[in-house]
Amino acid sequence: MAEEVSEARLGRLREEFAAIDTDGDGYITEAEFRAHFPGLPAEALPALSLDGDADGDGRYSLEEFIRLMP
Ligand SMILES: [Ca+2]
Ligand SMILES: [Ca+2]
Repeated sequence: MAEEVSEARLGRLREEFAAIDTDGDGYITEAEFRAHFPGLPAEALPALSLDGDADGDGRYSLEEFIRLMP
């Protein structure tokens, strides 16, 4: 079975996710995302939401986050 995400990469993404998820509820909201990336242009966020929010609940789960990150 092919491994889509390596253990090392998964570990890094988990840490990154935890750093952005400041209230620790297991989801990254747009506000948390914006707070973590203050330099991100506003127009980038709708595109990110479209691409990354697979289930359309308006926030990123770890699974969605992992898929989103290059
Ligand atoms: Ca959160
Ligand atoms: Ca979602």
